[in-house]
Amino acid sequence: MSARTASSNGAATGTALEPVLSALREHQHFVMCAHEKPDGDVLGSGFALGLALRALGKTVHYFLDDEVPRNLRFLPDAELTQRSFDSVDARALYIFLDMSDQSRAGEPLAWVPRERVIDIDHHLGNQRFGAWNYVIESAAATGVLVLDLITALGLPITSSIATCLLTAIISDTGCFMYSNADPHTLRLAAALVNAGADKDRIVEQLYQTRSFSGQKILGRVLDDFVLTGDGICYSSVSQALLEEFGATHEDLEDVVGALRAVDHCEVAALLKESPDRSYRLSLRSRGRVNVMEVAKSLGGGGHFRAAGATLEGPLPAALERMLDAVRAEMAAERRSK
Ligand SMILES: [Mn+2]
Repeated sequence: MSARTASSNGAATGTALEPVLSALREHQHFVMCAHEKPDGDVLGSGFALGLALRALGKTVHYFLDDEVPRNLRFLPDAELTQRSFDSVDARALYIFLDMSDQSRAGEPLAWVPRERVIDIDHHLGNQRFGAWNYVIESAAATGVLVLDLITALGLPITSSIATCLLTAIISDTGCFMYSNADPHTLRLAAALVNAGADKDRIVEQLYQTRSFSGQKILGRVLDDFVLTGDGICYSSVSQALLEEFGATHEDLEDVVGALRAVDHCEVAALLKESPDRSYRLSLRSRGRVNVMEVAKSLGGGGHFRAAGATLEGPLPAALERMLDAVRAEMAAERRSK
């Protein structure tokens, strides 16, 4: 695909892009860094950029203090992730992808000093925590920014790279269902399919395959959910339920989406109990309530329509905090209209 069809918003590139390109050209060793609970955008972006840099003769490591989620193991290079810094050169630059601040990468990457950090991201409120920052908040996915970089480096978009980047875009647009799947993003996706991205495999893995236990738990969640009069649709998953089916939080991917789909739901909330008895809260919005603000008020973060936070148990207290926070944001938005 040509640089013209592949490149992102021309207006947004320019100054921010050039220093990052120079850093990528001038350094030899790179470590790709993902946020905790890695998703298709952070991993697809990392593998795509890693593949491109390796094609330039650079040394690339993929640091991941997690397993690659089952549904993303088909990605090229997914088998190369490592949990240690073994054999990483002391001069390496660390590329933090898809996170608003360095703490999202977790404890194992907290030591990396700013002068060795490249920050590539699209989250609102990104802290520009790198010595180099390529941040475009209007981009639908970090993968779009990685596509900019690879194209600007003059490298070909191979079918492997295209599959990684299309995974990033499909993942962050909810398979093109969210409003960020705008004409520009759809054109980029088309160009990636044209370059050989395996769209059918990506969709099959991300949206049409669920674990047995995940599907069983979805049934329970749908049986138990509550829809309040003011449009909050919520449910919870206990450790006991996870244990009953031998499931983990990974099996609950997009269960909250099934709550959001309920008619009259404005905000969907799923509370997932962790082994330490705290609760991981996932929030989804129909598009009128900004759940990023809700999550921030609870110490978390995310996007307008999809966000999350961690709440202390027990469950009734966590539910009350969640409901209070959602209602406070609904009230604030009513006042500002
Ligand atoms: Mn993202």
